[in-house]
Amino acid sequence: RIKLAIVGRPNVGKSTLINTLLGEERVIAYDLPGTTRDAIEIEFDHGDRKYTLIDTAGLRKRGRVFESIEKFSVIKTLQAIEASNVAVLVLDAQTEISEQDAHIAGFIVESGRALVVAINKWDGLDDYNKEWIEREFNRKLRFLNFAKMHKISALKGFGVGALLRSVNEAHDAAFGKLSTPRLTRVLREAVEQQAPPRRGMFRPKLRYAHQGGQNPPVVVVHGNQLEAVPESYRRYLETRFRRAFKLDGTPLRIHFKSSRNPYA
Ligand SMILES: Nc1nc2c(ncn2[C@@H]2O[C@H](COP(=O)(O)OP(=O)(O)OP(=O)(O)O)[C@@H](O)[C@H]2O)c(=O)[nH]1
Ligand SMILES: [Mg+2]
Repeated sequence: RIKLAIVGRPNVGKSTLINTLLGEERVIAYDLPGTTRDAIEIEFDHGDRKYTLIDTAGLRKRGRVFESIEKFSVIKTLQAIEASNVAVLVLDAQTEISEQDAHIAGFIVESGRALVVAINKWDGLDDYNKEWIEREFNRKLRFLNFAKMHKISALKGFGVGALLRSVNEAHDAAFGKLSTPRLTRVLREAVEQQAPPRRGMFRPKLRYAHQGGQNPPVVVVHGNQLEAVPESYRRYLETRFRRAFKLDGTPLRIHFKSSRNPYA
């Protein structure tokens, strides 16, 4: 089963999206922020896939800290994200991207869960507002660029099928098997095109790579002097691995593991 957490601010349409996926009114959706109180799990089959949907209470934030009444739902949302394989971050196209949206997005990225973004309530937007919300998204949530973004209307049902396909894709990317020979080949090609910068007498030597985990995928790179690999080079490798293994929709972690002997 794919564990799919539906998360976002209050009133963005999380429960409506779940009802639309199920094709029936199973959870309460209502135009009152805070309608869903507790996280609810619902089993759902579609095509040859099985899902457990997790509906969560919307997270709100006032001032600098989450208010204590909200603490419970914050913890529930964090738990739902932790317990999931894939998270759908629901945003409201009819309001600006807020700090809370960015906050929840940050939780998801930290957790390493696969992610699909749904910009909901796309119905009834004029062209000006469509462009505006896209700019908002690109400006404020650029760090989600590993994730697919869908413009949907949970209420009218459009975009929901494509969203689900991206969920499957993100799930498969998060659980992909990355073989040591292929990882190592991609690593060597990357180094050939652009070697890591020298530090002092040594240039870090990247020898081979193997997979160290799933959901998120972890690539462990072995070599020497790897402490000296700069962040920019790590990002370069990330791009290369992403492209080679089609890792759309999932964070990717790269760990460096140096062997003791620098002359080995
Ligand atoms: N126009 C429009 N309205 C929508 C859409 N999706 C949801 N809504 C409306 O937005 C309101 C809130 O929807 P809910 O599904 O209850 O939102 P929620 O995210 O579950 O809210 P909480 O449980 O309070 O966190 C309802 O009045 C919905 O009818 C949409 O695609 N378009
Ligand atoms: Mg709800």
